[in-house]
Amino acid sequence: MDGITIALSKGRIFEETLPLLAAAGIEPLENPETSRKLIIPTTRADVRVVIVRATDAPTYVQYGAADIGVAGKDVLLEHGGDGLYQPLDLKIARCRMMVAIPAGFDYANAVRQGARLKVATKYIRIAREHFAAKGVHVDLIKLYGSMELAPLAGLADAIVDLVSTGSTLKANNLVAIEHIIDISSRLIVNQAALKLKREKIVPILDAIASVVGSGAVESCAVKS
Ligand code: PRT
Ligand code: MG
Repeated sequence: MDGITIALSKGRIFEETLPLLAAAGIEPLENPETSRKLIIPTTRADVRVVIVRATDAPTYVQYGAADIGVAGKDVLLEHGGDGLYQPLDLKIARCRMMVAIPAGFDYANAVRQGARLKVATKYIRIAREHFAAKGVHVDLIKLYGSMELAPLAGLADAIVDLVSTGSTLKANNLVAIEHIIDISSRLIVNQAALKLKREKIVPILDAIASVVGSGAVESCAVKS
């Protein structure tokens, strides 16, 4: 396909990416929250949006099924980033990756005593690296749904999860005790598409960069 395909997930990423795409003259013609269509045309005949699960965005772009996409740094760290250029931090969908425990659990003491902690998370790779760097022994338990339930139900001692307002932790009597990394969403670009469709992709990257506020520096850096 000659045109440009952009992979976006519904919800916060779609909403926060809209103004950035508008700067490049791209406006989706349907709202994915109400439409069941997974391929959405835009105000530009040569640009379409495909609606994907947030964790699938890097995969679509990696294999060239989408030329451009938007994905959280959490998702990119877990994916590994193979085949992807990551030219821009869009500074949207911001949150923090944290370790959280039930209020009252003596985490510091458990760690000091060298206890093997059970940690439930969707983010196995990030969690493994975090605890390895600290020299803390953990058994990681992979979850796909709400991690907040795991310590409450006795599945794990702690969780590694994203925290934004903190209200989900609070509502479940959990407290964040370690900050692992700040998270925001990145623009991702298929490396081959960037070469083959440069004249279409670079102006889109530059237009987005100009509204993100970081200038077009990084997207120019891949021009050579
Ligand atoms: O929701 P779904 O299961 O379909 O997929 P997803 O959760 O991967 O997608 P989505 O759209 O919810 O998240 C997309 C991206 O948004 C993530 O990859 C993050 O980079 C980013 N983001 C920003 C967040 C949050 N903030 C966030 N608060 N992703 C998830 N959360 C969750 C968090 O996991 C926790 O359950 O919200 C809850 C905490 O929120 P607070 O405000 O109560 O602290
Ligand atoms: Mg979600």
